[in-house]
Amino acid sequence: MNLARHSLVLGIALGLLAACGGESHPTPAPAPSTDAPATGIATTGEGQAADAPTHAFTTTEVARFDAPWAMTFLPDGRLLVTEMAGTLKLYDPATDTTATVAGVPEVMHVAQGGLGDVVLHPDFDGNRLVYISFVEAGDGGLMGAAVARARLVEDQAGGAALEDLEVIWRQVPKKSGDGHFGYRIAFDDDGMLWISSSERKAFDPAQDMTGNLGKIVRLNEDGSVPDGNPFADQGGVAAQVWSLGHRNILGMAFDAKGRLWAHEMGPKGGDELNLIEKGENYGYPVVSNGNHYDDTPIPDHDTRPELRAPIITWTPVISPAGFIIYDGDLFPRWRGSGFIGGLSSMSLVRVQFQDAGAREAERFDMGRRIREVEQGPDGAIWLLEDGTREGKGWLLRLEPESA
Ligand SMILES: [Ca+2]
Ligand SMILES: [Ca+2]
Repeated sequence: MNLARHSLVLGIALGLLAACGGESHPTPAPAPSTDAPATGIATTGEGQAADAPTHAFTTTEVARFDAPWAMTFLPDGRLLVTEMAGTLKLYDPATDTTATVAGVPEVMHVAQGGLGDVVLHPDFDGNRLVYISFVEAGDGGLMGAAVARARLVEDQAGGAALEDLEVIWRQVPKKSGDGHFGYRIAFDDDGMLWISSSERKAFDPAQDMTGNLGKIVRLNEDGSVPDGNPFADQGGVAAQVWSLGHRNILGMAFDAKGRLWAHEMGPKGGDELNLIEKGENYGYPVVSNGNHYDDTPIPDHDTRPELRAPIITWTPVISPAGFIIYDGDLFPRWRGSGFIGGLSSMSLVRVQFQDAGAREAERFDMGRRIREVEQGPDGAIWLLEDGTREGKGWLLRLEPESA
């Protein structure tokens, strides 16, 4: 590999028990011998088929960023990386060089937000369009998530800038709190734009159709409302909404069948993986398998069967952030698996899907808060470590142990 200057092989994790909970460990698990059979893979359902052997991998520290939040690969293998305080970086792993992208709008940097997600338009090769999400200040200290798109322009001297930036979506209403923006962005195979709009730590907005908080919205690429949304008859921002009753969604991914999966941070307990379906209500804050932080009970999902229950529920929580469904070649036995980063669990969680079901298949102890997950062009898995303090904020590359 071409990262020799930064190649610090940290260890190998293999087959940690799914049941190990959210415990953190200061160092990765010891390396098993490479030909050892996969062991210790827990199942969470009954009658599951035995797992295929899993992969051993190495973790390499590639580069550091300042409170990185999200990343996306350009077709040429370079990476756009967002930093929460409002900087967009363009990093080239081949040369270990970083440029700062000019033209990012001023963001409001608060506890859980600032500059957020970055994704490419599906036809980026043709139009160079990049989508970013960020926290936008309003009047009187209010704030809310916004999504903008712009063209990524580069010059001969290695400079890069966002040009023709336009804000195409906003959270309604703006709120005073500094948490639960969500603001994950994803495109589906039909070119529709999906945004997770979290409930701003305000609970009831997730059930209020006069706002778009606590919802997943579906838009055209220019932010306009497409035909076919389930609440179009209600007009206003309700016309944007695809599903409601969500808390804090920091990861969405489409599977090979085109189905949308989203994980969601529960309150005290009750993190969720949901299969997102048109017009469905996922229950928050009416029901949750967790409870409020002050221990006020929230009825569990099984008390209200008309509200959509999660496919997976985690207590203790994993604090999910970042989400891919892997389809690369480097880890062939992981094709079709979901990979979810864990903040408080300091882990990478592998999820296997079956028909309409899913279950946690493995949990890799990374010993760090994992904020973001991406698949590289060659099939390696890349992670961003949360954090600003000395020694944190690493871009990490995972590849098979034998590579
Ligand atoms: Ca990403
Ligand atoms: Ca509960």
